[in-house]
Amino acid sequence: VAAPPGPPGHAPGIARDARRVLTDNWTGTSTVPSHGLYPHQWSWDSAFIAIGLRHMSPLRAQLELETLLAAQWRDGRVPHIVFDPAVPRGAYFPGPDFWRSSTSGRPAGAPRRTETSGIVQPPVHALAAWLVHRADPRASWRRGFLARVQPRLTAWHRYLTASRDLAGDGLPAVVHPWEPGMDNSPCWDAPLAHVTPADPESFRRADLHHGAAADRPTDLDYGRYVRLAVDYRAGGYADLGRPHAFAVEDPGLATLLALSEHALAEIALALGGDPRPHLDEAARLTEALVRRLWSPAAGQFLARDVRADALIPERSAAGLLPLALPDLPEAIAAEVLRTAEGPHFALGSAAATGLVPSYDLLGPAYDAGRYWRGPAWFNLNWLLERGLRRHGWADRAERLRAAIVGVGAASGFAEYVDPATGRPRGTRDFSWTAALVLDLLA
Ligand code: 9YW
Repeated sequence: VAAPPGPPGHAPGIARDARRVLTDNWTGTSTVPSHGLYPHQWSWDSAFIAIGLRHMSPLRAQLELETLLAAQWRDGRVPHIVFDPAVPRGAYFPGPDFWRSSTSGRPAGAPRRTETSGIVQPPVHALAAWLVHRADPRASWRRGFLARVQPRLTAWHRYLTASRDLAGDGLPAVVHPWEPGMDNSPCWDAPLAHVTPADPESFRRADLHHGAAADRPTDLDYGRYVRLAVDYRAGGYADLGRPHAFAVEDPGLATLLALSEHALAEIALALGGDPRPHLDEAARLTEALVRRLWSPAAGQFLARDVRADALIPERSAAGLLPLALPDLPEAIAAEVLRTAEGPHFALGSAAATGLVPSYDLLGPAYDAGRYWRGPAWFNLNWLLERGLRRHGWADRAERLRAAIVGVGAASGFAEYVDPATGRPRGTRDFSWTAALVLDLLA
């Protein structure tokens, strides 16, 4: 394995710095994505964080996931934020006063004593649980970790496949642009266009105290996010049998569900159970992903607007993530690789950082600095690295691994970076960046 870029001896320094970020952001039971901007526990952040934490403290990695899963709703949903009651009100918007889970979420089985949001994020958790177990099986067996988390992970997946199959054709849908984890992706512009924004006087953003306005979603975006969330809350966070102003099938979320279903198969086997139902489910999801979201014309997967029943003609890096799936047909994997390395994403480009941007470099909405509208994110690139390795492209995977480590460390573990220059954007000392760099150094 080649050394990451930088002078000899650089890697131990990088690992030390990454560990320091994870130590500083640890609260005692979980890790905040970043103290200023995101002072609570986020769902998919915690999964990525656990994947890195397992190399420094398998116990903390287990606790990270257990804390999140303890806030699971009775209907199986794992909320996208678990609020820390010690954090002052107003530090983050929308906070517990907005979501009101313990009252408005009761019909769906929200916990009584823990406040959470009412929406979800991509299900990376079973994959994380399996990787955490494998990092130190003895530490895992000692605490009965797998047996503890397995029923909750299974219920979580069942929530997505049953309650969220809004089109009834085999894939889960998201009902809010925060759910796929890529808030202001240009993919959501068209489906959001008919959502009436909430009155700007009815809420106050907290994110602009910590991030430059040019790096963040706009006020108009936030008005629409608030409107959708208020309507969802008013319906008691019910999914089926009611209209959703926003309903989209996202290839990133579907990929992570299928990947995590493979992890549930491993977990079942380790616990002496039957892996087959999970393998069947993973195969079914992969088939539905290809059937509903593959675009031969684009050479990648696209999101589908469920209300319009049409693919959304915008290229997000989420549409490359199915490469991580072991049973993706090889011809499709080869096509996705070609698109990733082509002018839209410039994977491995010697003229740039080598990281893929979150959105099409040639797309009309491309913006190298604004959140999910162009910047390179480390979780997406980490997933692609796995995909490249999975399909036998070891040299490419190695180059991407070195780029993630080098750019991640040089950026001060930034939340996201300009994909051409590596210039850091958003917040620094961001937990999943540090965690995934640490994972790739292990
Ligand atoms: C928000 C915490 C989260 C991430 C999301 C990212 C952003 C905004 O921050 O969400 O206020 O929830 O888009 O993917 O999980 O890091």
